Amino acid sequence: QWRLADERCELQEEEMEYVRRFHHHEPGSNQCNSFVAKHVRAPLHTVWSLVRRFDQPQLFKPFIRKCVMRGNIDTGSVREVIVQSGLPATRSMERLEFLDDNEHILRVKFIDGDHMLKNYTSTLTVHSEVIDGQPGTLVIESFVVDIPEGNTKDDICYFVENLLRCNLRTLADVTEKSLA
Ligand code: A9S
Repeated sequence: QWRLADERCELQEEEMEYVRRFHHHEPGSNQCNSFVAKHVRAPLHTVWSLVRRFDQPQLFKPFIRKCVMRGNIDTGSVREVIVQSGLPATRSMERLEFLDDNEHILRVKFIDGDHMLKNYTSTLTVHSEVIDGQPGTLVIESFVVDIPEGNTKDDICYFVENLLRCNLRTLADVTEKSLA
């Protein structure tokens, strides 16, 4: 039931194994689940060092204006994200469900906010790869979210997939540039 969001990023069979292994969000009947993937031309440790900063998502998320998080980064940490104007939301409260520095897994749940993404949970994993003989990183981000009243599954899927694609493109820009 997987739909590869980023058609420009064909995953090989062994890469789809990562999706099956790490990204098994069992969607409810009124939910949408999908994923985006991105090949980044930077080493895994560079990419992961940015992704794991739950307190500073704005490091690679272009829509975020400000983020406030108290205390250390730990399971259960909650951040408040203030987003740029012009979006169908102003803020989001997000909880760190799981952060694994060995398996490189980050799971976040949106617990409040004035946005329309109810029961949104995302899982992001990073995997080492070689791109044109250079160290690279495959980033896979999957999500599950309620389908809001008045929207279709495709509406909400494309909305979230496009946001995630922007985030992963910025992640690639920032980490690839840091090596230049
Ligand atoms: O930030 C993420 O990892 C993913 C998403 C889908 C974030 C979406 C967003 O921050 C907006 C960009 C503001 C769009 C939230 C929480 C709600 C939106 O409507």
